[in-house]
Amino acid sequence: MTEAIPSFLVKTLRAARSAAVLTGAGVSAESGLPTFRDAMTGLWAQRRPEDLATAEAFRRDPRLVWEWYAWRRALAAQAVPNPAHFALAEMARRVPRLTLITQNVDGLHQRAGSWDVIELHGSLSRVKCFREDVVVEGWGETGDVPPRCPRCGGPLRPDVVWFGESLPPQALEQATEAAEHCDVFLSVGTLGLVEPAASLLGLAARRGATTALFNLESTGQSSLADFSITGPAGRTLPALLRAAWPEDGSARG
Ligand code: BJW
Repeated sequence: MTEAIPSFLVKTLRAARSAAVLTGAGVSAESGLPTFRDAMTGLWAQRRPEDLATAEAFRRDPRLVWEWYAWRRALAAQAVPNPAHFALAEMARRVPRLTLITQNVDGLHQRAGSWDVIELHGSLSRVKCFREDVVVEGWGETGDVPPRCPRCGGPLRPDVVWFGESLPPQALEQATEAAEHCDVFLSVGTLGLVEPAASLLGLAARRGATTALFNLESTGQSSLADFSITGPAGRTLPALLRAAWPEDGSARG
């Protein structure tokens, strides 16, 4: 089925010198990775976020939090990028300056061929010492869960950003700069609830960018954007790419 992509968006993207794209869990849903807030299948359908994605939760029950992330790390390792990830990697080859900003920690954009991805919420592929806040390369197999820091013996945690923690300053700065100076801003597969990532769309809009949401359904941010394209990102993003660069056969994802 051909998705209806507004022609103004197509023309603006094709002519853009600079674009920024913010992705969320929905972009990886078609790779089989659960989103967070789906009432039935989401990662938080059974538990509250504050039981799993805060430093307090880790202090209270480090084994539970470590094992939840170990399970997600295994899921991400088995997953493969889907047509939405590939479409964004292709788009970056056509727009002179495209900044890909993700809230995801699964590494699927990089595996689809995107480079210089700004990871606002960290990465499942790294761990850091909970005590010293330093990324470590690995750990000895002592059987501890969570494993221990090889330097100080403190518990290891995933290098992701939990609620109440600051985002990596350089990543946030680069994302903000990209939102402020882009011609087009696309928000893909995110509910747009979690700050400060959620504010990037409004920032881009205020600075005069053309803005579009790609989501399965309308969200609280739909009214902020110039366009709201409803449908699975694995269909709608390849459709946008085909519409903007129809002459290019390799854009036919
Ligand atoms: C599809 C699809 C398909 C499905 N195709 N679409 C200002 C006001 C109020 C509160 C705050 C504020 N500033 C800061 C805060 C506090 C807090 C916050 O935002 N709270 C809100 C809940 C209100 N923010 C923070 O604490 C941040 N830190 C910070 O700001 O530091 C300074 C500070 C601290 C304290 C106070 C004030 C300032 C840190 C936020 C860290 C978020 N971390 C997590 C976990 C990361 C690690 C992990 O992965 O476990 O990040 S929480 C979780 O939410 C994860 C996600 O990246 C993030 C966003 O979720 P996302 O991607 O939007 O997923 P879903 O599931 O919600 O939505 C999926 C969407 O996809 C849906 O819409 C579907 O329809 C759609 N979809 N399939 C297209 N096929």
